[in-house]
Amino acid sequence: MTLTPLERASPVADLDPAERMSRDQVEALQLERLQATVAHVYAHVEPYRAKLSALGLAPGDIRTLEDVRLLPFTTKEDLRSTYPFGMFAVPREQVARIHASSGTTGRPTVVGYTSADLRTWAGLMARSLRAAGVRPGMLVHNAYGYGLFTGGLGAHAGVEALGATVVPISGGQTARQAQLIRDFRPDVVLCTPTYLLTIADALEELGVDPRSTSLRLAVLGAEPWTNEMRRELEDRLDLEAIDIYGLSEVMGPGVGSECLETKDGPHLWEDHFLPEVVDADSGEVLPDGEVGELVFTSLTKEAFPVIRYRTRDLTRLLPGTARPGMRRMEKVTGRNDDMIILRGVNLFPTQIEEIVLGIGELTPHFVLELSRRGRLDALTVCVETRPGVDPGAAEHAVELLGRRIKDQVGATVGVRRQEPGTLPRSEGKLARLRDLRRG
Ligand code: DLL
Repeated sequence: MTLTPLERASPVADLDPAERMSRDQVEALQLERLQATVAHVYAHVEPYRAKLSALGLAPGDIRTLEDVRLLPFTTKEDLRSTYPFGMFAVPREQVARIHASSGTTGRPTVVGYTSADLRTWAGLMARSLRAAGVRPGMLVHNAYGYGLFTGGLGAHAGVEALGATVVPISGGQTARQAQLIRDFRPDVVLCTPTYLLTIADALEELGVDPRSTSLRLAVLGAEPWTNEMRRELEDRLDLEAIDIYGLSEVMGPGVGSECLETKDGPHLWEDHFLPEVVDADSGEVLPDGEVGELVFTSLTKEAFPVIRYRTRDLTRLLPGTARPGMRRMEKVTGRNDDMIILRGVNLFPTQIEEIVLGIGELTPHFVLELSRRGRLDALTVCVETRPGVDPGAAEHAVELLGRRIKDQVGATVGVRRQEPGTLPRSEGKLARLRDLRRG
């Protein structure tokens, strides 16, 4: 019997040298690169030089890795206030590509890459895909959006660098995506977890059983998703679902990725990024294992280095497993911005996702509607029952959902059941929250 590409792979021999480093080696490399990065921004990025000078700091003050804590944070606001190119560390002419993060309000955040940055990114994206189980020669259906969003082009370059075949379908036109999956027989799909649900629906509409396709791997990211969603997708499409993490300000997709053999949260590629977790309110650095806001300092970027960038993503750092020299992050609970405060109770969409997916009668599609009743905020969870569920069972599911949210999260919410197929379907990053409080 011929071996499948997954079985044929010999991961250890294929790893980048950095993936085989010990923790001590990684930290020594990080220190050297941190010192170079601080010198680089001090010399070339006026806003960073001004901030460091105001604190009486010069590059020579960074003598140990812990000294990163002397450096000031960088926020999205800092990046926006220098819109568009004020944080670039090289002349604009040396920037080979620009991306921008959407930014729901106000100015987008613009990021730039030299050709060396693009090569690093492609290499890290290839490393991430390989960790996820993608192998040279596989066919990869890339449904991350192409354009200013880093997902499409970032993943694309990684597939090419790995030596796999990329189908640059981008997001949207879902019926066509389903057709191409049926006809091209890809091994791998790259998209957001919620968009994979939409693709599964489209396959069914085409008369294709989603479990019967050629797909064996899905490398999913760009939005928070839970292990319950992983199980849902793995069952529905009969594949392995792997979590890939990244953000435009730090690079794009491929800042870290889960390894197929452990599937226990993304390993962060610490030879290129120095992660910290801080208390979101005080900014105090938290020990590994404690949940807080993830912060990154880039270690090798030329065009757009970032110092202690506040991601707003909540997670914790854990020891490496499949790559012992690199730490892992737990699957992201949510973004600071997505936190709903309901009469003093903090709540994240991922908590609701976990509970919705635990109730067999409900589809994984749900929307959180925030409204105001009198002077208090009220939350309604809009859900759909799966086709064929009888009215009695549907009523029971709705009641159970409200009760479990109350028991497990501590919040009293309303639940509204909608007809199957009536809630919005994802085309990329899904906005779960509908805020009806204004106007
Ligand atoms: O979403 C980059 C990306 C593309 C990552 C494709 C993975 C796959 P931005 O548009 O700048 O970049 O959004 C970054 O998305 O701060 C997180 O809040 C969220 N995010 C990204 N990956 C994950 C993930 C891309 N695996 C923001 N789990 C980040 C949870 C994620 N949240």
